[in-house]
Amino acid sequence: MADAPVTLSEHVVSQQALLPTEHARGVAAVVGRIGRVAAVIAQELAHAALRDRLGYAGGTNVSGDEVKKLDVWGHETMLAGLRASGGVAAFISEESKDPIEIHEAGGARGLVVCCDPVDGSSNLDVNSPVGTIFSVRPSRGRIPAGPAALGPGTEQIAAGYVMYGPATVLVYTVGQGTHGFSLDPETGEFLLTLPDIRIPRRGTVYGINEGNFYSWHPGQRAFVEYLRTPDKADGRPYSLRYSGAMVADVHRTLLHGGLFMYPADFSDPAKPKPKLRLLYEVAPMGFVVEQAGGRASTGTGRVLELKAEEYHQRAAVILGSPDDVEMAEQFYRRGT
Ligand code: FBP
Repeated sequence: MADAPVTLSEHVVSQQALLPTEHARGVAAVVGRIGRVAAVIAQELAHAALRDRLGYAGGTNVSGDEVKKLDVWGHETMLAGLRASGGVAAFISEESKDPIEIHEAGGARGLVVCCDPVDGSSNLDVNSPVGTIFSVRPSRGRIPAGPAALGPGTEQIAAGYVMYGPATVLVYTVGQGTHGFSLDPETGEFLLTLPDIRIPRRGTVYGINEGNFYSWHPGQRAFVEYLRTPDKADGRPYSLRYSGAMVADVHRTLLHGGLFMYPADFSDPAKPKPKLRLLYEVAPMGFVVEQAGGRASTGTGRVLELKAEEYHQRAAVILGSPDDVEMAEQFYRRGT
């Protein structure tokens, strides 16, 4: 008789032995809770048009993005879930200017969760994939706990994402490989379907918003020209795939290889302007991809070594298959 599929909660518990003792139970509670909140978000997304939940809430968030109704609802639902987990000392969200301190869970074991509750929200009204991205860091007993998140990505002890697509999948790491689960809509359980994901060394697809081509670093432009240039023997040209939601583009890249890139706007080389946020988009995805054997770069350095100075700091990112990212870095070094 086939073994019963492993649930997310069972898998997180099995990973506990691999975590620093003082955080093992907290991380298990938090990841398990994020799975339960994600099942609720998946339900809500499926009914959003029927419940008048699409469209704008009015106002903008700290990043200047117009806020969708589901951005606000997703933020509040995630916050309520993390409060109930009992292990979170502070919550840093795309939808909140400052960290939300959760005093009842302070102390040395408290965790700080950084989160993009609804990633790719520009896709919501056109029924295209969206996601949730999360990162977990130790608070080290700091009070307030929020500032404990302002460190390099190497300080993350867990990270992952949920993709709400034809099926809902959750992918996470605690630093021992990257594992994927599919939501069983009947039971609301996430079941292990992608154990120990290994990204191919090289791919055939790249994802980037080519509309920004003329604002890129010259090395970035030259690299995309190289990917587009036919060379049968070298497996080029690569195909372009871009969903408008980082989660969907990273998930494809993790499974099939290749690249997802969101470089900085280099119109003023003295002041490069990245778009994606370091703490709750770039660093967690960097951890997930590295743990699957991939690479996550800024173009000139390892994303996980970037130290956050602000909660909504932005960072450039080129991630995916190690040989492809290495090639991109070579073009940045050459500058052409
Ligand atoms: P939010 O929707 O959470 O603000 O995320 C940013 C994002 O939508 C990413 O998911 C995506 O990769 C990128 O911005 C798309 O940006 P653009 O429309 O400039 O290509």
